[in-house]
Amino acid sequence: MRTRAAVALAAGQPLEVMEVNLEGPRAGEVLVEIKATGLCHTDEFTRSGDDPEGIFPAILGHEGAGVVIEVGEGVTSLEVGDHVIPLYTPECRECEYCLNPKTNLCQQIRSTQGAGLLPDGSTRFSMLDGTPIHHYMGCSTFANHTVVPEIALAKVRKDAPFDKICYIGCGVTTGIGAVINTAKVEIGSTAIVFGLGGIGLNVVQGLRLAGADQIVGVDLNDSKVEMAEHFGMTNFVNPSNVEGDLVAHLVELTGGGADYTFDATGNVQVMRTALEAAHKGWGESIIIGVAPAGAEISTRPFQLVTGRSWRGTAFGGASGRTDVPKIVDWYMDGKIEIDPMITHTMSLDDINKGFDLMHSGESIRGVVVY
Ligand code: NAD
Ligand code: DAO
Ligand code: ZN
Ligand code: ZN
Repeated sequence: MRTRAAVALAAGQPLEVMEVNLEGPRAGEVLVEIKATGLCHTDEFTRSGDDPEGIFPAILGHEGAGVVIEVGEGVTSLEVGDHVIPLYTPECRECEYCLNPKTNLCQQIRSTQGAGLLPDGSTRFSMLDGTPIHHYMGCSTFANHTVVPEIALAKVRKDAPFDKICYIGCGVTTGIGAVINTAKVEIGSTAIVFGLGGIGLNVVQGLRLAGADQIVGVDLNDSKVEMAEHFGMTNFVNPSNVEGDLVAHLVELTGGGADYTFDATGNVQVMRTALEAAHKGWGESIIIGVAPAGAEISTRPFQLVTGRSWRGTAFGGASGRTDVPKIVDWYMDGKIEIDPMITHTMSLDDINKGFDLMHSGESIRGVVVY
């Protein structure tokens, strides 16, 4: 078949919207009509060329929602008409990683997914001249139709709006999951969230859900305050307005350091501040942000000797086929909010404008509606 897609032809170039060829699903694969997709910073990281592992040409996008159009041989858990969210962290339920409750990093299709291919080592997308186009994070949601392995699709309820639940495919689950699955924040905790963007705001709402008493937000951009307060932030700190040492200021504000701190900036200096603003003896700092290629974190080892822990999380520690349908329920039941964070919607033709809005800091989430 043919479908429309925004193709990343080369690093650093705007996406080009065009017709592409898409082969039908092979064994264990599913053809999905994407109805909506969010634009995440990780897509931009790859598009811009900053991602050293970026492969071109490729169809980016990993925050989508859509409908099953066709299933390949042997697919048993999905049928035509099911509503689904593609998962860049699959859940096969049988690999060594899936069988270990300490991780969500299913490795079943890791090597081919990382190479921009489906599990049999080939692509389903090609240009009209036959040039193969790579998949991206196993999802490629910047295409109106895509082929995804069965183990990388979460089946969700049919009454949930695609243009909102697509965000659960990355940002919502990453932020809330970092609090609930990774940090396992207890009622009454104190927390600091560095970066109040599309991920950090979801950390803030996860902390409110978990019953944290104090939720300090840290951002260089004052315009994030109103939204962050709406989602549960109790104190705001703009580092530009702090005279003296930021760590000392945060330690004082939280009465000795926070029980939990989260980096949602991807800046390694911020990661250090987050670790050092965690409480002596028990504070845990969770890295969510993806740092530039080659960047390294550092601190004095004594920070860890004296009881602080440094950890990280991918996709909020969520096992997607199990957890994503539950998060969709939380949204539909009003336990979490998504709508205010989707600040801009656009057509596929305007996808590059969505990236401009991301750069200017105007949008929290831009969503393409097909
Ligand atoms: P965003 O640009 O929407 O938000 C980043 C926020 O950080 C902005 O509000 C910005 O003003 C603020 N900021 C930047 N530098 C700062 C500094 N020095 N001090 C304080 N605030 C600062 O980005 P996002 O979509 O929220 O993504 C955040 C990070 O999370 C990115 O690095 C992204 O790649 C990463 N990410 C990780 C996962 C995962 O599974 N671990 C998943 C998705 C995204
Ligand atoms: O299993 O080795 C692995 C890689 C898992 C990939 C998880 C990526 C999470 C961070 C990237 C940001 C997501 C948008
Ligand atoms: Zn993402
Ligand atoms: Zn697995």
